[in-house]
Amino acid sequence: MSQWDHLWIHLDVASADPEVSEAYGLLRDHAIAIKDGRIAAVLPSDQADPHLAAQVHHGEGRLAVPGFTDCHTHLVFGGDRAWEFEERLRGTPYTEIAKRGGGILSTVKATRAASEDELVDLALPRAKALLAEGTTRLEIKSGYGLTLDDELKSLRAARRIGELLPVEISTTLLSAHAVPPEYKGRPDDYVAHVCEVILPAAAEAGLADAVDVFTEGIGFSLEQTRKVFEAAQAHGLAIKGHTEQLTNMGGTALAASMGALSADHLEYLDQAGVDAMAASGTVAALLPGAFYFLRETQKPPIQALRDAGVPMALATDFNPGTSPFASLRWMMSQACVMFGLTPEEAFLGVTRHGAAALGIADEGRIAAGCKAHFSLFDIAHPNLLAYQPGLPAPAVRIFRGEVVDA
Ligand code: DI6
Ligand code: FE
Repeated sequence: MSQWDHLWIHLDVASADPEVSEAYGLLRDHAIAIKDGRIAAVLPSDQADPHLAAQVHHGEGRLAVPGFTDCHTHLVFGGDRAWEFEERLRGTPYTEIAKRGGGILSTVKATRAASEDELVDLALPRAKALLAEGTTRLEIKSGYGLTLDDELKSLRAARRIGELLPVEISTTLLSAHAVPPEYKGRPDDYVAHVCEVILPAAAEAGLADAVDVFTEGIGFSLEQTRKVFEAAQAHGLAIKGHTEQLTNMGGTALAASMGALSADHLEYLDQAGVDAMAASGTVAALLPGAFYFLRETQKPPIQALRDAGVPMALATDFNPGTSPFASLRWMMSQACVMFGLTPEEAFLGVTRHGAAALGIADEGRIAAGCKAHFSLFDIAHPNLLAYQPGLPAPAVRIFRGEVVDA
């Protein structure tokens, strides 16, 4: 029996491994050995004995890149919001549309009307577009159902994406996304329903890996947020937050103080919030697609996050209202041009730091012990990934150690 199932030789490897001192964790002319879907070794090509492997593949000098993690999406929903887009372009603010019962609630209507199968059919092409770029883990949130049945339906649809496509799925319960029409004017009653009914059922069914809250004037207060987070933790679920997206409410500091995996958006984050994140090790998930699509002008405090050593992840936030963009590569470009990330920070944002935002320690790097999720690109240097979104697509995609059919 062979020691390795596969051996890829003559690759340049952008490992994203912090143990490698080069930028991007770059290793020239290396080999990747795979056993049982995991990386067994990363070593110089001339030290990799091909006789130890059942199958040897010539890498042709291509660049191996860790499978990307898109750590924040709302991929499962019905309908679209193209008319709302037109209305916003004519000058109506996003918050105004939300207060009128449009926005998130119009997608809630369409999502409730869709069956689980229909939601899967709608989500599949979105997921395929993301996977074609080399993404191997997607986080998918509920939050457009807002009833017990519709939230569980959405989470089941999310999990099914992982059975139908070569991708790992993390699911997040975001029932505290908006107050549904049946609870209009009674947000505390809705929060109690989330904490006492929806969240326990999702946890019981194993349908949620984490719980998220939209802490915002048009979302939920700090006190309501705390209640949902406490219920999540009582059920053993990780927490993460939509915080400081449109105003500074202190949601980030609250989430960080409770040990959140990530706080996401962060345009209005202040220094106290940055310090709280640094103290707790909470990842900052930046979502430039929503910043761009809402014509936001307040940028997240990148230099303060950098100075404090807060890891920065980058995600699409794919959703019909504020970020209808199924491309992480494009988010990398936007984060560099609009937020001032370096191309290397953008790369780490969709690899190691993206995985960290989901509490996943054995993905997002090309290193021994990690899952064998990586792509091979015909590019000379990883800085091209952020520079030229879209092209080239990966020449080869490897998921759980095996080549994915194009
Ligand atoms: N912030 C966002 O940008 C998305 N959710 C959230 O809490 C928007 C969701 C939508 O408009 O449908
Ligand atoms: Fe979001």
